[in-house]
Amino acid sequence: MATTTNKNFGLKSEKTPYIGISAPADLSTIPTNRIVTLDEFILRSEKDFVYATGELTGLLRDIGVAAKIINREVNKAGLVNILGVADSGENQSGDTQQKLDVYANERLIECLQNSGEVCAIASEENDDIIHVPPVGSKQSHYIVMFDPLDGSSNIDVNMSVGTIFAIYRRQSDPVGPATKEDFLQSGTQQVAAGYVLYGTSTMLVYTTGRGVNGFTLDPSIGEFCLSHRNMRVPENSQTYSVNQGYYSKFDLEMRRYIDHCSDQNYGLRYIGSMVSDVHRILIQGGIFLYPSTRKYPKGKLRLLYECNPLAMLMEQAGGKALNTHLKRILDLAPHDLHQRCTIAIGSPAMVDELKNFIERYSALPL
Ligand code: AHM
Ligand code: MG
Repeated sequence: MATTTNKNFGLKSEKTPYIGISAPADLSTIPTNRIVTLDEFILRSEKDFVYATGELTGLLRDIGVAAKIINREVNKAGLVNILGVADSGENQSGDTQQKLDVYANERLIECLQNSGEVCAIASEENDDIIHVPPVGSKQSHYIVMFDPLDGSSNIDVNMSVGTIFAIYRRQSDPVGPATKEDFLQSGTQQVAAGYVLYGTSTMLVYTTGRGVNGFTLDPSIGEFCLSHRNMRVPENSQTYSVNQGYYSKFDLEMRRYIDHCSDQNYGLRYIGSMVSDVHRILIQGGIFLYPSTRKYPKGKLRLLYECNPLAMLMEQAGGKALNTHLKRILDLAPHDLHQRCTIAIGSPAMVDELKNFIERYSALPL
């Protein structure tokens, strides 16, 4: 079969939609009890890319290094005087910044700057894009966006937090500086996306558009090891995840859906850290919702740093991700670096079930 370029994610594919493609073929020959480190996996996967110059490989490895450094600090957060609000006060979106947010932000920027694989960065914690000076004569073709420490209000109570990242190829001329337009690409243009979950164990889960794989950090050897091959979200489930405390602030269709979940005795699980909630759903199934509220009429979560990368991962694992106007998250056209959006993400049958409620009860044009 002819090899073509997958328009969505810049991959070599065989006219197959990207969903459902398993882990790179040569991994299937490796016994499941043999340790495969993140570095080995990334290198083995490199040949799947049209743009296989080693840049993306290097970039993913940089993120892996930053994740280990952040993990070290998150793990000892209770032991050192690093908790609390940073001197810098609030971030661009008006949220209180925690010290570890700042630490994670700085380490990620540092690690990505060192190797010169990336020409510019955007972070949830920075107002504007950060240009990365070229390293030597290297021309870098990638930009990275991240939320360095999502769910940081959980740190003080020793609950799970996460780092979310998205990688795109720049659209502007590689000779000049990256532009804002490089960052305002729709989620379908992501070439890789993932998260690090600092939980009971630390996991890095990512996709390059050929399925989703998860790596667990083995602290004794300091390596992320392949632990979850070709992750697939269960088709259906009976668990929903939403901050139900805002029930009276939700639109009618959302209240009707939540009533339905309750009538059907669905289980409610909500950690308040999107990475953790979405990770649970990836493994056990369910739906995560952050709809509009009176405080956040457009939703609270950020399209570029949170919703797009997690939507790519969820779709790659066989799930769905829509906003509450029933538009596919990955198709939304970004207009602002820090724009927020509503989201419903998870098992496909549950997202479809919600869709029916929205179609039936929404007063707004969809
Ligand atoms: P943050 O990026 O400022 O940490 O906010 C995002 C977090 C998500 O991880 C989580 O799902 C959500 O905010 C929780 O919000 P709420 O407390 O309103 O339920
Ligand atoms: Mg966040």
